[in-house]
Amino acid sequence: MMKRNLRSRGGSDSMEELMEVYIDGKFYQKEDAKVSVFDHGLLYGDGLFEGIRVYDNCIFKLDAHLERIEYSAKAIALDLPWSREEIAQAHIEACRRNGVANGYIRTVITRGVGDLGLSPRNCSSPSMIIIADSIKLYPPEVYTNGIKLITVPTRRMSVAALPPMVKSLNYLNNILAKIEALNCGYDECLLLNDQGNVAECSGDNIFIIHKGKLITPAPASGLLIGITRSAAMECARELGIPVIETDMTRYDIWNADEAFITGSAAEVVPVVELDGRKIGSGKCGPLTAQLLELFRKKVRCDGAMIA
Ligand code: PXG
Repeated sequence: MMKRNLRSRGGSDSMEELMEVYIDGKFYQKEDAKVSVFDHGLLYGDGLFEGIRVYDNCIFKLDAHLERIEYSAKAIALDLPWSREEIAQAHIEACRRNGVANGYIRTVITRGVGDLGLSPRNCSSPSMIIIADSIKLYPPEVYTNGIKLITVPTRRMSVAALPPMVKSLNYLNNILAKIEALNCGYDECLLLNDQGNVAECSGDNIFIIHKGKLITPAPASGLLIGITRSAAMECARELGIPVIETDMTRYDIWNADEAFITGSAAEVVPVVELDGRKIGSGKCGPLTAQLLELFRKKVRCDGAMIA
């Protein structure tokens, strides 16, 4: 992040972070970037969000993220008052103004300001917030040693309740799972769906490799269709690895040759243990390593350029 020496009120020099946050067509200094307490995004979690990576001045898969916003908006009956191009330009401008050549963009779209009733009909118009910031990455050894997962009691919510394909501002389901994981000493966890099949992790998608095939739960299992998930499947096809989307159980993961999770922040992280069972060799598997390598080649040239 850009920093500037600012003189504090006390007279001594202090380093303060300079950041300009986009809200509804204008940029505000971080401390002035505020929304109404009557925004239904805050009152009810009525809205959407995205988490997008920037690599070497390239907003990775921006178009896919914007398509997911459109699908999520359609699903929650929120009419977007901006074109895809307008939203794209706002993202590019947010990165430029903040000097983010490598980092993370958080996009938030809310139903907008309304009254204290549930009805979105009383909301004036949707709001869009774009924050371009730096990102804290996993330490490099995670990509060779892998991470351990635990299955948590909280189930991924049903597709019939609120489809997990919608990246909505209602993330309590995921947060409850995360709390359970952290309480057990794990950073990430596996969530099953209401049928007891594997859905995904609290903030990542899950994959296994078994007998040379890449297998991942199908969207109907109840999961966010991750942009990194799609990119990993694309990489697998390019490497000639067959890709299968199907029902998956914990048994399948325990007996997999390799496993990994995907997410915008995580990229492709090997999973070496689930519920105390070692997966494969207990280290990053060979196909996972190949997929990660190809993925990292792609990220720098598959998206919208900032400069
Ligand atoms: N599943 C869920 C439930 C997610 O929230 C992913 C999968 C991966 O999707 P992408 O498109 O990033 O490949 C996500 C996205 C966090 C955090 O702090 C994670 C996400 C979103 C916001 C915060 O871990 N993950």
